[in-house]
Amino acid sequence: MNRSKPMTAVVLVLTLTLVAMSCSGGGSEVDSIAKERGLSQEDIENAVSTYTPSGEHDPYIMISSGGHGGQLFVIGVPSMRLLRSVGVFTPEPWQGWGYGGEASAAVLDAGNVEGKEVRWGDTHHPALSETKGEYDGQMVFINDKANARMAVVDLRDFETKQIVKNPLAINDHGGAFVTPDTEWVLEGGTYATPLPWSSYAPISEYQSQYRGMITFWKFDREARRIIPEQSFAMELPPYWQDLCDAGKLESEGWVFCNSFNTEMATGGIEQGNPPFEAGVSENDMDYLHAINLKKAAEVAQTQAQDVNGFKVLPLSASIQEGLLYFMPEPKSPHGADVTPKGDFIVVAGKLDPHVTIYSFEKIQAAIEKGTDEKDQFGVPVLDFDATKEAQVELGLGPLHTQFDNEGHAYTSLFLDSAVARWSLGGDYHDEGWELENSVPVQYNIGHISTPEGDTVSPDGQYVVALNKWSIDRFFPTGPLLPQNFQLIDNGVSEGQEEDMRVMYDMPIGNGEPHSVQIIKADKLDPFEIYPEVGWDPGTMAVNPNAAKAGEERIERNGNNVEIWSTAIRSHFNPEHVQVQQGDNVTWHITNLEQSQDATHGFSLPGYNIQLSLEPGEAETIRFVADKPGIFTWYCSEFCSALHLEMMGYFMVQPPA
Ligand code: CUK
Ligand code: CUA
Repeated sequence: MNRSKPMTAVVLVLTLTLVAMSCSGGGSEVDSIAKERGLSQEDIENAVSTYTPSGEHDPYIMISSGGHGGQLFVIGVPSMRLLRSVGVFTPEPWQGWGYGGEASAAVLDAGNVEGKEVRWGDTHHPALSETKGEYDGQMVFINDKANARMAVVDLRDFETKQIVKNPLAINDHGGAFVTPDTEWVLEGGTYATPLPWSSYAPISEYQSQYRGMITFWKFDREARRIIPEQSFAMELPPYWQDLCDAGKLESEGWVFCNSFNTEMATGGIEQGNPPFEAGVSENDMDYLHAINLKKAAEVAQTQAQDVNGFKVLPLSASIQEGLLYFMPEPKSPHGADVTPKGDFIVVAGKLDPHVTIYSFEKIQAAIEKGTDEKDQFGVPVLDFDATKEAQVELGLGPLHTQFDNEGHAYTSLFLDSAVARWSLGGDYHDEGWELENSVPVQYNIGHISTPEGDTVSPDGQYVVALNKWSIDRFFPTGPLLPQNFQLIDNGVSEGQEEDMRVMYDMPIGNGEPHSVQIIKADKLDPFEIYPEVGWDPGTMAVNPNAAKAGEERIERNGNNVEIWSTAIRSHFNPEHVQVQQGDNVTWHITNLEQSQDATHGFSLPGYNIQLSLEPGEAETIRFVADKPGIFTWYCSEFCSALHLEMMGYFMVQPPA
């Protein structure tokens, strides 16, 4: 779909006509503003293409990783307005995420690593849930590269509902990616360790004891949760598996992952060994992994072994059953991206100026034919030339590829700081595999995204470049600078191919997003307020024990004090809560509001408690009133003219 493009052009022509008309009438205001601000004709064009008047909503919503800020961001496209952040692995006080509420505490605690509280994450790849290979707007999954965890976010309220810790791995990178109907959420590992990582083995035994892995988390659509008991992993050689993608349409049921460090370098610069950066880049070829997931899921039923309480298919079983094949791929590749029809896999080699395109059909033919070549672990290696469809030279440092609706691919070029547009061969584009155009970006681009650009039916018009360095683009906020998201016009409209152009820079001043996905806004159907008063976002149902209007009360039972409170503009009820030092306090608070945006906060200073109670929401906090004194709680969200008055006294009396 590329409907708004001609619209934009019409708006532009109209504006320019108006500019011209008013010019002739003695100088236009637009013209003089542009002149005063030193704006070029192209600047005006870009402004008109992205400006979104107050009250107008963006046609696309971009779900962005938050990098090592451990959050997600929700951003409108093309306005590039930040709409909100979503607390995921990291506590976030505005949302009351991880500051006393039981629901968020349970989610965050489930992400503890062998009993250790880990309260940050390095989010890399958000994956929107899909139905038949199309984003369906229900869920988004995101991985934590640092601690090998997967989070599940519900797009009805944009809140995190589940975090699962991978019991095998301490880090991941090949996730989150989903299969076309979201039966599986992929989490590939990266740096090899013993499996599980918590079982120690000396690094001198790397080749015999260390292993890679890919985990397939089973997603239950009804429950909207990952089911760890129905999930499984595959043991892989200790190459560093990097990015993955799920096959679709033609290749549905298969999964493709890059790897690097097939050298199995183990570093140790201090002992005179080559540093990792050199050691892992010695070979000319690494291995693209092709995994028959459909069959692996069946084989796992009978042949998986228990490793740290998790089902793992041993490498020998995967080889025996024909679940895993390798193909050589140029030097230290990065992205592996499946084309919209599922017929090709595009692999970008960080240290090779080409993208290499593999044909799924040729891979299948090569598997059929069989091969005598094996890697040192016995995994069959298919012939490079037999599986390769094409190579296209794009420029230096190709990383990630996305697609549009007119048979083009867009690849980020890290070293060149550019985006390349190229045509896909096969039956996508008459030109065949060919570089068409590239545009400089500022600077050092990582991921790239196009609207619905990794689904079976990508849209067009826009490309978003996720640049790692912003250097001179913005006011320098000390030595730590924001990342730079750049919105690009892809230059393609109904068969017309023009140059791409950068239209807008958006600084990201919180974390380092790696990847984004862009969904049509009308596919999302979020709650305006929670469906019923007393709603628990943790269970997405009414909490039967939630405080109700007219039933506010405080009950004491020995040294257990239970409070049922409500909040409505502009008061809490009750306003006095008196306890004895050492009492166990259980406090239920319900926001009774039924109007949109009427959120109340509940902040209890000194006890590290801060809740965000959205309309209808009910929360429960539990703590020991171990500190005596007078604590003034208040509503931390400016909700009404008498918001400052919305407070109460929590009085903790010390023993006489
Ligand atoms: S990675 Cu960061 S630029 Cu984690 Cu997908 Cu490629
Ligand atoms: Cu309620 Cu401020």
